[in-house]
Amino acid sequence: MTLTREPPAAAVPADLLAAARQAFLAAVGTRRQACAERRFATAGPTLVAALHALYGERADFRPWLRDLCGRLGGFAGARNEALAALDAAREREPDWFVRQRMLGYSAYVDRFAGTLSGVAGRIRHLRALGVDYLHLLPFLRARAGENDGGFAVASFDEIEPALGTMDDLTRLTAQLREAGISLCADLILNHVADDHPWARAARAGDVAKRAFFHVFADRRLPDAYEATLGEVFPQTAPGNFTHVPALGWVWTTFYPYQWDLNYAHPPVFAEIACAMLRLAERGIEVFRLDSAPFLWKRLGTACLNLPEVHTLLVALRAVTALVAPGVLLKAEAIVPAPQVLPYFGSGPWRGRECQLAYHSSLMASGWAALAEGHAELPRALLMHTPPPPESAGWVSYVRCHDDIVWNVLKPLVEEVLGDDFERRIGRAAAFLEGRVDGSFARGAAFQSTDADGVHGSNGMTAALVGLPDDPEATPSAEALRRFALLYGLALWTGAVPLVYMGDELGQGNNDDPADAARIAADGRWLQRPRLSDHALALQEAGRGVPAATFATLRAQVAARRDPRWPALATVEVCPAPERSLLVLRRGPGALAVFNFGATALTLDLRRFGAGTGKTDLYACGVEGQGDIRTLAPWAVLWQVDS
Ligand code: OTU
Repeated sequence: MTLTREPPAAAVPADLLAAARQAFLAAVGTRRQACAERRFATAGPTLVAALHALYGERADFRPWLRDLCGRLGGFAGARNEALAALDAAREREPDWFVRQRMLGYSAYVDRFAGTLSGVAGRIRHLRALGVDYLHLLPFLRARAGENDGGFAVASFDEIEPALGTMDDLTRLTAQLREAGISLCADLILNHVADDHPWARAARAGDVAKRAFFHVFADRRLPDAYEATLGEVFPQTAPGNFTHVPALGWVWTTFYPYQWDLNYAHPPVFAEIACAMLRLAERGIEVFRLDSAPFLWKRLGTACLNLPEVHTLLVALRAVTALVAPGVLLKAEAIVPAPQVLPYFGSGPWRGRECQLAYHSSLMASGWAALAEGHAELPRALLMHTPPPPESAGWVSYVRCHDDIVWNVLKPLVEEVLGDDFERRIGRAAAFLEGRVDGSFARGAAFQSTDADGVHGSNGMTAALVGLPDDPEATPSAEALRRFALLYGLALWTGAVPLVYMGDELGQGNNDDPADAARIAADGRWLQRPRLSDHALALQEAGRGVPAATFATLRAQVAARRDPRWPALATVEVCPAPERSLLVLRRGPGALAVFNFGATALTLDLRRFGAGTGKTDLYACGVEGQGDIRTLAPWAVLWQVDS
């Protein structure tokens, strides 16, 4: 299929739209008819246009579309009352999640709380930090055996047995809602496990299910595709195809047991959309669209970020707009920032795709800047990254369950700064991996194919900023400031900053002997420790590293929730008098200064139009009052108009 531009909605035949509308409204039922009509008037044409662009040439398109719209109408009519009320409120205020200054938190269920029911017992901890958005990493029933931390889904309708049941999930989302916390779940839509019923059926010779996957009889096409494909796990899962006996070569971008779905086949879209809506009915409020860039394939390309990926996601967003408009879609597109922006929607569909997207370039640039001792990378990145559309925003973060993916900085380093990517970023990675004299960091390289090659870096925030391993030790002021610097950048710039589980307690790298084999097989387990009860007790007792990091984060969260902090204003870069400084503005009133350098600086804040007339909203490592301030190494200062 060759699609280069999305056709405008006007190109959709009127009778097609009318048939879709009729099928949708007929299935909604009378009770919600008026609301459904209104929603179809805005989202219906987008849905039909997007699906027509993708699948319109297929002979069975019309009946397929009618059938899908009927199913969507069924969901809309059956939406539960509490969630329908939330939908209505959020429809009236589509930027609710930006206004609310959300604070996110991301954790594996078992590592955080044992089971889904156990998560309720952690609500007090989450609220103490100020969390109102909880991303629980995959908890659906995963493949038996190795399953990439749950990212190989065997059933979209069952919970991983060790974690609980669907009823536990429904109960948990209600408890979280009650506590003012929105639950985010992964929608792993690029692939399913090789033991998912669709994959089993395909292997057993079911032709209809075989069409759900990209299957090739011999190596001819796989070899042709490989010529332009990258590799996500070059060491542990080289190549993008796996030979499956009795089937052939199956497209497997990630591990060999994760089979990529074929979105050129319309039933795949319909099944995934309905699976998402069933989960939304359980009270999931945000879907993290895992590995979004990989959803469409075309020979001769890297099969990343193709226009059809966006058309698919526009259609998926139209599905939530029709059925569950309170739900947010979050793009997990770990690609350079210019390629992430289109996930918010572009052209006629600007603002009609995902409301949220991970700002992985900002995350990586913050770490590189810390290693380099100056702020050139985040400064250049932010200068060259336009703001997201209205009612959309960045998910900012410092660490997550994955490695720091360095490739996202390649175009910035090469094209914007005219520098050598491998050399420059290789050096920053080596610093963070503790392979450079004088480094304070204790990370580890991930999947780099040779000693000079740079791929990813692993490690918990605490280990990367040089906080002590012993939670009872008194952390140095320097390490704490480095922690404050990186979290400060995430909290100041993003719409929804995410705290990665354990960071709030300054937990170090995973050193659990029970996880040693897992870490050896996939180094990302280095940053997947269990939440430490000991650290939690220290935090509550006000002692050691956990108390210090928790208090640092709390102070930043409180500052960001100050009514004077301009949540809706866009972030701009100010010229900085020193290379080590990153100076940002949010609207006319708010200013932030971050010192990435290892030396102290004295500054006259008047040169940024700050100082007198402004109040400190948050300061860490800043001395003096009024206009002239001394910023310690890694100091952070946030000011607003007083
Ligand atoms: C995502 O990540 C998940 O976050 C990983 O935990 C999964 O292993 C993976 O998908 C497969 O489901 O490419 O654009 O480099 O950043 O695998 C998404 C490691 C991805 C991850 C990468 C990733």
